[in-house]
Amino acid sequence: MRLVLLGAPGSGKGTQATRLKDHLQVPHISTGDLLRAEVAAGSKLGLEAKEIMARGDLVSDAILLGMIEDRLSRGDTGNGFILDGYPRNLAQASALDALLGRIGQPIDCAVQLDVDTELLVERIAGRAKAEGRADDNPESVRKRLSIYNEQTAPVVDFYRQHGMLSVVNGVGTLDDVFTRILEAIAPVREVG
Ligand code: B4P
Repeated sequence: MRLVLLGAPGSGKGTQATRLKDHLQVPHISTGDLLRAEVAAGSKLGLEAKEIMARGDLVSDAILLGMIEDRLSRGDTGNGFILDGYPRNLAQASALDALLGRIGQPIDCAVQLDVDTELLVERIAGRAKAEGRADDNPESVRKRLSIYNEQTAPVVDFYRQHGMLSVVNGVGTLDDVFTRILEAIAPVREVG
C-alpha cells in the first residue's frame, strides 16, 4: 500500500502515520522528521533548513525531492510506504508523480485528515507546551496554516481529480480517527 497522508499542521498526520506503519507493515516517511533529523545532526542541509522551518516556511522543493528520492532508494519500500508531509505544494506533487512513475511505484490512495482551524491551533498549542518544538509558536503556526491553505489545499484537489482522494474526519479520539482511516483505505487494500 502506497499512501499519501494529507492534512493541515496539527491534523494528526504524524500521529496516525505512526499507527498505520505498524498496522500496514510499511515504512513511515515523514519529511518533517527527516528535516528535523538533519537539523539535530547539524548537517549543511539542516543548517539551511533550521531557520526556514522555525519561521513556518517551506524548505525548497529541490531539497525535498532529493531527500525523498534518497529515502525511497533504501530498499525497504517494496511493500509500500506512508508519505507524511509530502507533497506540500503542486510542484512537489508533480515531481513525486514523475518519480514514482519512473520507479513503477505509483500512489494507491491519498487520505486527507479534516480538522477545523480552531482545533488545529488548540492541538498545536498543547504540543508547544509538551514538546517545545521550534515551529509551534503562534506566529509560525499562523504562517504554516496560511501556507497550507494557499499551497497544500491544491494538492488535495490534485489527488481528488486523479480519483485517489478519501477525506476522513480527523476529529475524535486517536482510535476513532485510526478506524476511519482503515475504513477509507480498505477498498484500495482489497484491490492491491
Ligand atoms: P511536519 O513535521 O509535517 O509538521 P506538521 O504539519 O505540524 O504535522 P505533524 O505531523 O507534526 O503533527 P500532527 O498533525 O500529527 O512539518 C514541519 C515543517 O517541516 C514544515 O512547516 C516545513 O517547514 C518543513 N517541511 C516538512 N515537509 C515539507 C515539504 N514537503 N516541503 C517543504 N517543507 C517541508 O499532530 C499535531 C498535534 O496534534 C500533536 O500534538 C498530536 O498529539 C495532536 N493530535 C493528533 N491527533 C489528535 C486527536 N485525534 N485528538 C487530539 N489531539 C491530536
